[in-house]
Amino acid sequence: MFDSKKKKLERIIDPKSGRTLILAFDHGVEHGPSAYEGVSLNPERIARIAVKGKVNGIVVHVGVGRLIKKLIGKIPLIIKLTGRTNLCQNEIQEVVTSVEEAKKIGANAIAFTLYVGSDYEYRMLKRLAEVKLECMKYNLPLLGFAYPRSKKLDRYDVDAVRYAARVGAEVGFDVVKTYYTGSKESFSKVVKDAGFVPIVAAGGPKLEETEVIPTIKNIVEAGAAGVAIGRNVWMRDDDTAIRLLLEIRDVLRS
Ligand code: FBP
Repeated sequence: MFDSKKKKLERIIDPKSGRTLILAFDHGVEHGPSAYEGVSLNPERIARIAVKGKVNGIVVHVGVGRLIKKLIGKIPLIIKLTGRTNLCQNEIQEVVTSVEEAKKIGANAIAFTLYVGSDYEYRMLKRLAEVKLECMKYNLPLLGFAYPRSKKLDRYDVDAVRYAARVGAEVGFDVVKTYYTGSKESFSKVVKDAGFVPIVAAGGPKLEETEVIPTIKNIVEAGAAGVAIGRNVWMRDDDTAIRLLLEIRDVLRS
């Protein structure tokens, strides 16, 4: 008997609280190792942090997913289907893993990046149509990273983020992850516009440690379902990373 999509989604988003804490670790592809000099990008380290930090899901590319599947036990594995390196000039994420492959290695959900406003937006939308069908076939929830990439607007501009999140919700992502816009007031506009699906904020570039929890509180108070956070966690030493995850978890449960 296969689990329904609803059941899989409930493993990631607690049905009682409607909240989620996801660890994001696709940065080796997105930004490359030299962006993280001195930080261990060892997948096994990240798996340990995820387990001890009691996250509700971990987003990785398939090569990492294969390696950590056993190590993360019951934590839902979310396989990132799309990728683009920082060395590429074009603002497009192409599909690098099939839904079938993700399913075979035990994915509980799929992640897909859509750059709204990019010159290549139409290609990503077309790929999305295919991926959505495959996700339906395997009952896999689809988590969309809906990020603005417009020449006209700054990527953290509130209206740009509102537009990207709204597009993500309308085109059929089960959960929309987008950039945090920097304040409770502005992010609540994003949630208002797109919040007919759960909205999850990205953690963004590394903050001062003291800024992390107040930021999470603002995200939650804006009405978001939670965070999919990476750099602000695993760019710190292991103990701090785990402690921060547990603190974030407490904020999300309160
Ligand atoms: P962070 O919490 O580190 O921002 O991670 C979230 C994330 O979406 C990653 O999954 C992704 O690699 C990164 O942000 C993309 O950031 P950007 O679009 O700023 O390069």
